Order: sequence, then structure tokens, then C-alpha cells
Amino acid sequence: MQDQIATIFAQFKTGTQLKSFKAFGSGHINDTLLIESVGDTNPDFVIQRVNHHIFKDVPGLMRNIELVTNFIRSYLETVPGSDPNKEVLTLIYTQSGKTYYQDVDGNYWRCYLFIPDTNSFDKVDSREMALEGGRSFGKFQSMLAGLDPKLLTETIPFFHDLEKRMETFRDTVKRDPVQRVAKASNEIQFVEERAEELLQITRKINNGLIPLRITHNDTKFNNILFDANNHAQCIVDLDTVMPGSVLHDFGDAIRTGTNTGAEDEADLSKVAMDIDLFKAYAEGYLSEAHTFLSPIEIENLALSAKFMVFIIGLRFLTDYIDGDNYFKVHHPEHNLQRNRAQFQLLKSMELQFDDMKLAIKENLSRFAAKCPV
Ligand code: ADP
Ligand code: GN1
Ligand code: MG
Repeated sequence: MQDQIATIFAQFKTGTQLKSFKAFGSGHINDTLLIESVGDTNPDFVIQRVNHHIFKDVPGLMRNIELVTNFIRSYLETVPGSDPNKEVLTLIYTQSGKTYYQDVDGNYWRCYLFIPDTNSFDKVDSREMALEGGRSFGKFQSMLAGLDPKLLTETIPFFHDLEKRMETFRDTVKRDPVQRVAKASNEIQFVEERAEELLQITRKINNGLIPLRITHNDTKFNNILFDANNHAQCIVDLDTVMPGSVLHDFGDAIRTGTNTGAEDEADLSKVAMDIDLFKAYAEGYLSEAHTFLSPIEIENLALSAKFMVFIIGLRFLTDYIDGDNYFKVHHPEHNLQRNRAQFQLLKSMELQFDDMKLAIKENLSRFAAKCPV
């Protein structure tokens, strides 16, 4: 294994060699390895095997990442005191000048400079961290506002399209390929009771009422690297950066950054949305994003949190019924357990929905008041 990884690593122009490697991160799709290089002064690297069963056009995906990271880098170079090698991912090219290496088995590999002295968090436990997270995803969107969304390919078509996700779900339930429908009947009913309310977001996007911008589309909180002082430093996991709605980014960060339990928490009594973390995230996000958001986006921010919990919960449930073909699972019921935890979180949001809407309104009037007319 060490030899295989060393061979892959040697395809990239790093100026050094592999000393050791270890698996890294808790993602459900790609494989991430941290590469320690020889010598004390050489930087370390991250290599990732991109899941090409899920991302069908890896060259297009890598072109997106190259465009986006170069665009952010050029911006950061104009900001006094900023350090582009630490605040945006740095792609390492192959010996032949490509952004990825394809091995003999057809696997795609890429390499980034490792950003040292940072941490990422699966769970948020302070207001300050939620505030920082909101600021950094807001800033990420605002930095990319000057890049034309048409330049980017859609790395997964219909990724957050609830119409399509519902079609796939209903079809999978009908097929019941591994006889799991009976086990999930309560969850299936839960889906049907809520789909209509949440479909309004997808319909407004699809009919052009909600604008498309360049968005991240996988704003799990652990995709933010924090520095040693717990300041947000860099956004990672750029596979799904493509034209999308800011609502998906806001909602997914709330899904992962305000949950008092784990994404796959088995003890549902531990799962709830912490409204103080919601308020802090909204404050951080709106402090950056109030300058470019349109009224219809603002109006739907609170709903977007319910939307993202619902659609990710729905995808876990669909994958469970389908026989676990998409997300990596660590035991046979894992996708159902994830689904149940997400739907518990959604119930908690339903109980606090008025407070969520109020928090958006209050934060917005604060920032709008500071804004010269
Ligand atoms: P996954 O698809 O597995 O979520 P990520 O790109 O998010 O893959 O990487 C997994 C984790 O590895 C991240 O949450 C982050 O903690 C860490 N990470 C990724 N890239 C870097 C980097 N360039 N420097 C430092 N840490 C990184
Ligand atoms: C996957 O790769 P990872 O773990 O960051 C998924 C997201 C889900 C998330 C749920 C390409 O993200 O859409 O929100 O799991 N990524 C893809 O944890 O499907
Ligand atoms: Mg990630």
C-alpha cells in the first residue's frame, strides 16, 4: 500500500517524496490521505481519490476547482496581510502539468498543499465558532460573486433538486430492491407529509425566481479549516462548487453546525437544533452576505435550513432502501440511522421555526441599518 501511494504521490510536482501517510477526514464519498513528506522543511500534502462513480466528469470537476481556487487566490493577493497559501486550497499539478492523475485502474487522484496547524469540526460547541463559520461561507460566496457561473460545469446534475430527489425516492420505494421498505414505513410517511412545503424552494429556483450564483453546495461545517485561534481560515471540499442557490449553502451549514448531536446520532434524545448557534451563524453569514442577497433569498433562509435537513435525510433514506449504493456506510442500518437523526433534527426545527425567522429578520435589520443607502 505504501508503495502504491508513493507511486501516486510521485506523479505530482511536489519537489519531495513520501515519508508516511494516513487516512484523513470523515467524508462519505471520496478518500482523503494526509501525506507526510521527507525532511523537516518540506511541506506536507493531501491526496484524494475522487469518486468517479458519483462525479462522472472528473476533468470538468477539476477545471472548476482550478478556476475557483485561482480566482480566489487572485483576490486574496490584493488583500493586505492575507496569505493565499493558507486561505485557499493550492492545487499541485502533475509532472505533465495536469490537475489530476489517472492510475491504471481508472481512479482519479489529485493533490493539494496541506494547510498546517488547522482543525475542522464535525460538531460546533460555541457561538464564536458558529459566527466564524457563517462569516467564512458568506465571504466565500461574496468572493466568487465576480466569477461568471456559466464558466463552471455542473459536477452532479440536479444535486439539490427536490423534484428529482422525490422522483428517485418514490421510484426506489416502488422497486424496494432489498426489501427494506417495511422497516422504513414511518420515515416514508414522514417524507410524504412534508415534501410539498419544501418543494417550493426547488420550484422557485427552477422557474428563475431565486437566482443561481456560484455556491459551494456541500457546506458541512467540517469543510471549514479553523486556525489555532479558532478563526475560520480556509474552505475545503470544492467538488460541488458550481452554479446553485445560496439557500442550499446556508441550509446545509445550519444542518451540520447547529445540531446538538452527531449527523448519525443513534440516541435521538441528543438531537436538536441549538437556536443560539443558529442565531450566531445567521449573524456571521449576514454580516458578509447582506450586501448581495436579494429579498427572495433572505425570505427563504430559515426555510432553507429545514429544506437541507429534509433533502439530505431523504437521500440517506433513499440510499438505505436502495441497498447502500451511494454513501459509505459503517454498518448495515447506518443510512437509516442517519435518516432518523436528520428527521429528528427537522422536527426540532419545526418547533423553533418562528424563532429562526425572527433571528434572520433581526440580524438583517442590524446590518441594513449600518449600510449607507
Ligand atoms: P471529504 O470528501 O472526505 O469530506 P475533504 O476535502 O473535506 O474530503 O477533506 C477531509 C478533511 O481533510 C477536511 O475536513 C479537512 O479537515 C482536511 N483537509 C482537506 N484538505 C486539507 C488541506 N489542504 N489542508 C489541511 N487539511 C485538509
Ligand atoms: C456527502 O463527501 P461529504 O461527506 O462531504 C455528500 C453531501 C451530503 C453529505 C452528508 C457529493 O458529503 O451532499 O450532504 O455527504 N456529498 C455528495 O453528510 O453527495
Ligand atoms: Mg469534507
